[in-house]
Amino acid sequence: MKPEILMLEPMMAEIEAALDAAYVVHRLHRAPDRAAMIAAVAPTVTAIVTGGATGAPADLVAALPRLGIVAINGVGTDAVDLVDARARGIRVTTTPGVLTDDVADMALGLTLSVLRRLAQGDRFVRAGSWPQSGFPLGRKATGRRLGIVGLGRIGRAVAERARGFRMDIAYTDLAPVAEAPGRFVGDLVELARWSEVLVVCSTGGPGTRGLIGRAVIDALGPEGVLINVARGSVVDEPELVAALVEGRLGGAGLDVFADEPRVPAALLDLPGVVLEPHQASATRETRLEMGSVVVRSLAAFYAGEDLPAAVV
Ligand code: 8YV
Repeated sequence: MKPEILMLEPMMAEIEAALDAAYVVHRLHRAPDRAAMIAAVAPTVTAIVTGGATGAPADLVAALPRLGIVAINGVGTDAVDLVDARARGIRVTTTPGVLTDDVADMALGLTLSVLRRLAQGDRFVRAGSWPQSGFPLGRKATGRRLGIVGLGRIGRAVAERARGFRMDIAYTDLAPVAEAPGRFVGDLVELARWSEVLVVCSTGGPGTRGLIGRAVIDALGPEGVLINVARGSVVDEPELVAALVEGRLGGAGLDVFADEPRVPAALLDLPGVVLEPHQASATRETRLEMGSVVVRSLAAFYAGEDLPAAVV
């Protein structure tokens, strides 16, 4: 008898095929009646497969009495209640390492796109505006002062790339990090005041909620650029929108939002803002590797072996 698993968002076809071969896969994202599917599978489902931002809602976890593992196809654990999982004896796994490069690439891509007006230039050419008018000057990217919020794997990979652009690097974290690629600044407002570009690479969840608020945004100032490849929750989004609309912040490159897939309407018309649909890890190569980690985690779980990337 194949174990039964509940999938909460689509994965690559190759990964879904591997899961279908080993398990009975129930796809909640395709269910016309979500509550009816949960009720129907509750007695038999032993695993959830989900994304970092989607996580596992508390009511869903509570509704599955035989749940033994939540396998996250991502690195963020902020949308899973880890304390509750531990209390219920539910294992939680992620896919560390394999998406680091892509997310760091996206952070630099957004930085270049905002400073050099890449997305704006593309819209200008497509709109047929080039023959009629000049295009506003951008800002130089090479040599800028770059602040990193959260020097984990992704923060370090951002620093590594920024060095290629001869940027001056400083970072903040809970404490100084050994062999850091830049100067530690304990106070986030001070880091923002120094930074010309501030890149958010921290974890999400209650510990970082609203960390980038009015004080940080004002310290970054009308020439400053905020890049977020972490979680929308880390930024006070209404404050960010107000600062951008009022010109108190120079620009922003955002891959993540507070209420995805909804994006504040006020951002849509701002030329200095680049918006992405939470796609920093979304390359074929990386999603295949992430999915393979998920497949291996589930196989290890059902074989009673050590889990390769367990957080609980
Ligand atoms: C993915 C993420 O977009 O790693 C994470 O936590 O949010 C992203 O890499 C997501 O996990 C896939 O749904």
